[in-house]
Amino acid sequence: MAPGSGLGLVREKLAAAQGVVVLTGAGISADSGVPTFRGTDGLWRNFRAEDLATPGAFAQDPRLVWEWYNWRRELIATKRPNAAHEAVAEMERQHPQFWLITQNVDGLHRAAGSRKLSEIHGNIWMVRCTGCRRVVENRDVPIQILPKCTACHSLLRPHIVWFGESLAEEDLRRSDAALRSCDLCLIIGTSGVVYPAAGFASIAKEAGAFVVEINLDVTPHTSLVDVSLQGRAKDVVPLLVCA
Ligand code: BV8
Ligand code: ZN
Repeated sequence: MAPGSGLGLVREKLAAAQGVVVLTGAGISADSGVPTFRGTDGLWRNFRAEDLATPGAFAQDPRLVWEWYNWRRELIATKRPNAAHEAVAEMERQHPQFWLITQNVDGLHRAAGSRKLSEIHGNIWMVRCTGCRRVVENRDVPIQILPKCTACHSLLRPHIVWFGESLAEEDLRRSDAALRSCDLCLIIGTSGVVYPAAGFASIAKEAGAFVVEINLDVTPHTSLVDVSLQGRAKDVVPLLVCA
């Protein structure tokens, strides 16, 4: 559906919505200069995220995995939220029943003011001890390789959900509850290939929500949603929010 026809309908739906859920992926941060995973800009030294963001890769070569995360920390440290992140934070202020589910680990939603959110794949600025499991914030750029826990001297790892690892129970519970009780669900900038997040739109749809996709391309979500707005998140998302 061309943006013009669907835009007015989505604006009305958002203005009238009781419960709003927003699900975001790397596409919302692309306009801040953060590379997406499956676009041409997502590769590092010809590795793919699926190769490095796994417990096996970290067990085999923690130095290589930390070098990859240092590359991303250095890159993300210079990036700022864009108009789409800010519009999502404004939606939270306008809707008492609001929840943001983000797959992004870049922290840009928090930087834009979002507070009612689940960072379901973790946060690149948090590290977790492989020994005592304590989680601390670490914004060193670069982080000293191989970082050790100050309490028990075990190796620290990124506090990020890798492929083959389960999401936090609380994030799954909170996301499921929000998806089942919303009447509007916006899916912004995700390719819809990584589970369980790729199944979240169906949960909202089956619960009766009006589901909208904002993306540059067609994705597996497109055939499922009520309205598909094709365009850059930074251009389209701010148009949905009444000032
Ligand atoms: C799990 C952290 C249980 C790394 C990431 C079925 C059920 C459950 C699991 C599975 C399943 N089938 C397969 C699995 C396994 C796996 C999976 O889904 N694999 C895929 C590849 C098939 N899932 C898991 O392992 C999950 N764990 O379910 O636990 C379990 C346990 C054991 C065994 C089985 C199950 C954990 C998944 C989390 C992995 N961690 N990130 C890191 O970031 O360092 S995933 C990674 O991909 C990122 O988090 C990223 O957010 C995520 C999804 O990618 P997108 O955000 O969508 O980004 P992408 O580049 O793909 O797309 C960008 C989109 O934006 C595009 O559509 C583009 O068109 C659009 N775009 C670009 N620019 C713009 C734009 N749109 C608008 N404006 C723009 N300017
Ligand atoms: Zn420790």
